[in-house]
Amino acid sequence: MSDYESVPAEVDRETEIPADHPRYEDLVSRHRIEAGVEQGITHLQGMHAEGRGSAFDYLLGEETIPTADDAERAAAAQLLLADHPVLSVNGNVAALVPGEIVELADATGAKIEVNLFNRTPERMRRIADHLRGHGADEVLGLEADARIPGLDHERRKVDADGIAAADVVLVPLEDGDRAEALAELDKTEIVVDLNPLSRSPQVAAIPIVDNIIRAIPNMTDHARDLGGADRATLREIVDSFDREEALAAAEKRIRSGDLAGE
Ligand code: PTJ
Repeated sequence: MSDYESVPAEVDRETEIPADHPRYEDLVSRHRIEAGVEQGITHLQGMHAEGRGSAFDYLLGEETIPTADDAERAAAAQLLLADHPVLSVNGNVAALVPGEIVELADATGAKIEVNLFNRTPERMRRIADHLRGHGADEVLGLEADARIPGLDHERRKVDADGIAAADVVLVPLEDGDRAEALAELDKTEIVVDLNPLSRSPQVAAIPIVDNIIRAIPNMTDHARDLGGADRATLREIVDSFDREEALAAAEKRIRSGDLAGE
């Protein structure tokens, strides 16, 4: 029996997962999503989303491929260039990377807004409290005093001084409806999604095909590196990013199973 078969089937605390386990990141993600469901932060459907993401990540080699790193750098530059950047948070994002989202907001001057597909006042409140517990000063989304036209589900409810007014929005881990509606409003969208064929990365100006657990801290590192850069340099980074190439490279990696390179 290998050591790893001794990982307990039920993990009460993340620290019980051995850091040298070959599937460590995946086990941590599963645990965070389970804990999120138990805390009333993550919807039960978030488990299905996590399972789908985990399968794509396995085929990607569970690493940030070079074109995803390029996308993360371009995304950081785009957030720094924005007049009114907003990071949208759903139940999976809140469970997986709450502190990391707060750090990215700090590094880029972005606002944080909770926006849910399965919206209830209770979940909204719990997620906002969870983010505040991880250091967020301000969490938008609870007011919901504006609407995204062309959407008939709960994701249409946004804050007038948040997503409604944003010029750049980070939209991680969702289906494509809202991503399409935001693109219609001429907002620049940055999408994090492990499935390159999903509608959201397909409509995004900057699609990031990477696990959010790796993507958000890497975006923050890039934002800090680029903190002193002038606008022309930031613009050049955004303009030289090739979204088609990034999507094609991720799809090729997933389909070929060639973990050695693109
Ligand atoms: O919290 P709510 O109520 O707003 O609901 C959120 C979920 C995630 C349940 C809802 O948005 C949903 O059903 O999304 P989908 O349609 O399952 O899409 C989620 C996408 O995120 C899929 O394409 C997954 O491959 C991808 N994904 C899942 N986990 C990760 C991921 N991408 C990056 N990193 C992950 N860890």
